[in-house]
Amino acid sequence: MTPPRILVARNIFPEVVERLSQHFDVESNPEDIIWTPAELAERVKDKDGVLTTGSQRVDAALLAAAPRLRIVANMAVGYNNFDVDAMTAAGVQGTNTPDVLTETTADFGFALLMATARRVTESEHYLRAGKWNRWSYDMFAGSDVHGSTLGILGMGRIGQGIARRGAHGFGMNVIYHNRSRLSPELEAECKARYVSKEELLRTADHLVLVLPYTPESHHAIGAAEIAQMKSTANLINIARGGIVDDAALAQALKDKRIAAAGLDVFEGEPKVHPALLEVPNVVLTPHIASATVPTRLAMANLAADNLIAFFDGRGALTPVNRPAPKRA
Ligand code: 8YV
Repeated sequence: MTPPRILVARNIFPEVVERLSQHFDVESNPEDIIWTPAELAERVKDKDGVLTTGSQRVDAALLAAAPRLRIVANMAVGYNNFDVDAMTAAGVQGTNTPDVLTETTADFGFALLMATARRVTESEHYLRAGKWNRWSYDMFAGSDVHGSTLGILGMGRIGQGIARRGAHGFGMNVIYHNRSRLSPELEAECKARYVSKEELLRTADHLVLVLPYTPESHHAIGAAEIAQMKSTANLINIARGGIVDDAALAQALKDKRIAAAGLDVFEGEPKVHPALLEVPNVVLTPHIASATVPTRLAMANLAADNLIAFFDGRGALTPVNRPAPKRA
């Protein structure tokens, strides 16, 4: 029996590609070429499975080019690069990588929150530019983290991790808004109080976005929402570009409508709205919230495990849809 054919769409850990090669006929991308949708379609034509990262779009057009395709394993917990309905209709299994990145991503959410509140990068740029020649009472005075109000929009696993860090580590008053309310046990564990989105916007000192990107969450934070925030508040986005209206945010930062922002994700990334590059009161990082070596390795291995389990008949380990089995 010939082994299933797998495409690994981006360069990932060689040891994971090697692991996949023990089970499958693998085409990989060690030069890490960013294929156009047409180039990707050309490569999936004869494939049974694909390992994607968040930057390859899996839509009806790609599926139409891949008659043999049965599974796409995303090396990401977010899967807004998948058209899930089109995949289900085409009988294609989708999987993601939950859990393995929760704590690492929550760590980074906190790192970005602290860097934003305490103006870490802005002050470093000042120092590196040789501008530091005396002390002054208000030099890079920022906002306090301990004892302040932490607002979390989107209270999944990562949101809960951030809540725990804030409540237990920094004595923060934690409030959250989510599509559904947590169980009383989880609320108690996270020391988090459920509030309306309006109250969240109005009262948070640090507002952290950790919700999935869907048509409903597109521009969930735009000019109208920013207008409701405290003028001293900080906004942190580690979720997805497109949840924040970046142009409106850049204008609000310029006008000091809010104190500062910390952004790890951007609309249309890796492009960054030019107005965001012009304002000093924003910390910008290139989508690295899950980027520690052990976590990225765990994500790659979980994506590989999904492919292996699917083709050996155990079924996908972390499915995002339930397609009817594809006819051979
Ligand atoms: C990934 C992420 O690095 O898991 C996610 O949803 O956003 C990141 O951890 C990125 O999507 C690349 O796959």
